[in-house]
Amino acid sequence: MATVEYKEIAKYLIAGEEEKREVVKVTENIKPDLSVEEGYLVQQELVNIKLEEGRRIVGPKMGLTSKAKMQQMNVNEPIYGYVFDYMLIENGGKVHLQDMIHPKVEAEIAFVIGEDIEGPNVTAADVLSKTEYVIPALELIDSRYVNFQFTLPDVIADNASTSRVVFGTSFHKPDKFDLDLVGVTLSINGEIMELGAGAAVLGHPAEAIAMLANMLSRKGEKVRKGDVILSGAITSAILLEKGDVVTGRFDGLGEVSFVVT
Ligand code: 0L1
Ligand code: MG
Repeated sequence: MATVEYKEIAKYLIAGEEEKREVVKVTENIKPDLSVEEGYLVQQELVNIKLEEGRRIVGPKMGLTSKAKMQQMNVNEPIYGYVFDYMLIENGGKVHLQDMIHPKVEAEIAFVIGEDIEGPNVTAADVLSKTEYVIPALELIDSRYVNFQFTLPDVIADNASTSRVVFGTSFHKPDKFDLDLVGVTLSINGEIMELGAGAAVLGHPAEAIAMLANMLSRKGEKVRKGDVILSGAITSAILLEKGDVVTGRFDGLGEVSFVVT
């Protein structure tokens, strides 16, 4: 398939995002045999278009990092996508439902990278030694596909469902924590809906960042100083409704919240 055709698929997905409407998944009729590798080629075109439009990358992110999600998708490797500047919502801020399709929220630990991390063979220990801070975060995923249903290549092409991110405002040195043991609750309107611990992310959230650096090295890229990276969901994702007050509480790391209007 020619690059221009990957670009056309990327435009199709961006139109769904910008027009806040579901689109039929790529593998349904546009390209039924889309492979994982081609999914990433579409994703790269989507990233290029956003960069050409003047958007800035905040950092890559990891998705499908929990055993439950990997089993559900029948895969043994997580995926990555990219968070852009226009996706950021301030802590305590508002998310407008009319700006989105069918958003869900999940709790994650984010890494603020202090030094470039270049794969292959990056370990979690390498990541921790090159991380400036860890911060609590809530990610809003909003698959552009009908009913949030897709195959693995589809979701990779769709920038791993990335839509909005609320970063916490408390910064912590990573060596002060056992990030695998950090307990997290995700509440809606004061009621705990989901909970978990950092170990839900590949055993330790730093493992996800190491895997990301190793995956990026396959295309000659690296995790960069200054990147702020979502390491993957600690909780299951919850569908959002108007009026929801969403709060993530991370033991020792602090709270993150937003309101759905
Ligand atoms: O951030 C994520 O884990 C999302 C990965 C894509 C799968 C999904 O949309 O549930
Ligand atoms: Mg996520």
